[in-house]
Amino acid sequence: MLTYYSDDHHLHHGKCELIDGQLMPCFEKPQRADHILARVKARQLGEVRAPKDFGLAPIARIHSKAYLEFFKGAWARWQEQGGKGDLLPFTWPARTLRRMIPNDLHGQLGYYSFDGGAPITAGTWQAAYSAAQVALSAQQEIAHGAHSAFALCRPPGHHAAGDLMGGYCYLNNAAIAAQAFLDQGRKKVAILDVDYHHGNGTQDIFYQRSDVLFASIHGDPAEEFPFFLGYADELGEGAGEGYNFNYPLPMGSAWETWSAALEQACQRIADYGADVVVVSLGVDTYMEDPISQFKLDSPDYLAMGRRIAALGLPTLFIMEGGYAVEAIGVNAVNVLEGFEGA
Ligand code: OKP
Ligand code: ZN
Repeated sequence: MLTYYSDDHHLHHGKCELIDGQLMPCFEKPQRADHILARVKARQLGEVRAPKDFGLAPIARIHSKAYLEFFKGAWARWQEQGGKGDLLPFTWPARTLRRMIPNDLHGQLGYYSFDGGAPITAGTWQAAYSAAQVALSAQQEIAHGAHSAFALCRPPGHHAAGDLMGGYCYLNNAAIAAQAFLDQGRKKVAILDVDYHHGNGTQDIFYQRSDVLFASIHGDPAEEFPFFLGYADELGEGAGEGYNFNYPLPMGSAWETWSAALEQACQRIADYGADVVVVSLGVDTYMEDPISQFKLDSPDYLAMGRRIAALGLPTLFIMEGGYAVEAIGVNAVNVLEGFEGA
């Protein structure tokens, strides 16, 4: 399987995040992608290619113009103000407040984000833009007839909605790729999100549509980030009703429980009659992940890949989360090797 990868991800390196009342070094760090790339090469998964540049148009199919302009220009505005550290939001238009777009940079940052987990640094726009191009390049590979491809995206994307960043995510790589398939003539795309966290951004983007089925297996949002979306009763709305499936699982879930949910999700995708599958591939379900509470072990990722392969559909893997850096390469590439029947 071909891997698409850009070194530009190194341009995004946030300093800290607030976790359990303490400022901690960001878990979402460049070494994550470096380890995955090293494992892709060590296992000779296939050629590693640099992305082509498809420009802003396919990104703008998912994200609003205002959001993209804000994100692209935010760091320069912060520098003009003499800003020192990472650009981080601290006020949001929560329930009793108005959904204004204020003039101030931090006011706008609050408007265009849902948490304080997505710092903007000098290179964040370029890194996120390149990650989207990585996803689009791998998507093109499948459009041209490949059965599978791996987009080694960083930063991840599944928490980002049409005009919201958060949860380490800025541009929704999986959604951008799914939309590209549709724009090129495919009729039904299934997105299978196996990251430990619910893909709230992806769900939101496609919630009222039937041309993208979204299925996500994740830590129960009653107990886990992102808390405010990802419950089992969210089944889609309007034309999208019946095309959204959430499988929230209890903290501590291991392969037996997890794989039963995967079975159900795959059944939905098969019943849907998808033309193509986009996998939001997070491996933060790993037992030693520092911020997650599932108990999958490294060999389980081989089985995960095999089950996804059994759908018999062209499959685009898009990297999302995974924070046990030492094991992230093995776990992510195990899914791909399992898929290929290794
Ligand atoms: C991104 B992806 C409290 C911790 C919040 C955010 C987790 C984002 C995960 N500040 N953690 O889905 O792996
Ligand atoms: Zn995650």
